[in-house]
Amino acid sequence: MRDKEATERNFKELDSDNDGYITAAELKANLQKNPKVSAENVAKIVQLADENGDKRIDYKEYAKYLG
Ligand SMILES: [Ca+2]
Ligand SMILES: [Ca+2]
Repeated sequence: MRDKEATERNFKELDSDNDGYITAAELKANLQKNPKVSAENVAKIVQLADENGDKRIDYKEYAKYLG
C-alpha cells in the first residue's frame, strides 16, 4: 500500500534538522532505535537510495526508493 502522505510524514521524521535531506547520520539515529538495523545496513540504504551521489537522500530519492 502506497500512501503519499505517509511517505512525506516518514521523510520528515527521518529528516531531523528539516533541511530537506536525510543524511546517513540522520538515518542512523532514527533506524538504530530498531535493534535489527545495523550501521552497515544504514550505509547500504543510503547507497541504494542516493541516486545523484551526494551522500544524502532527498525526498524524490526517498519516494523512489520506497516505491
Ligand atoms: Ca536533514
Ligand atoms: Ca542524493
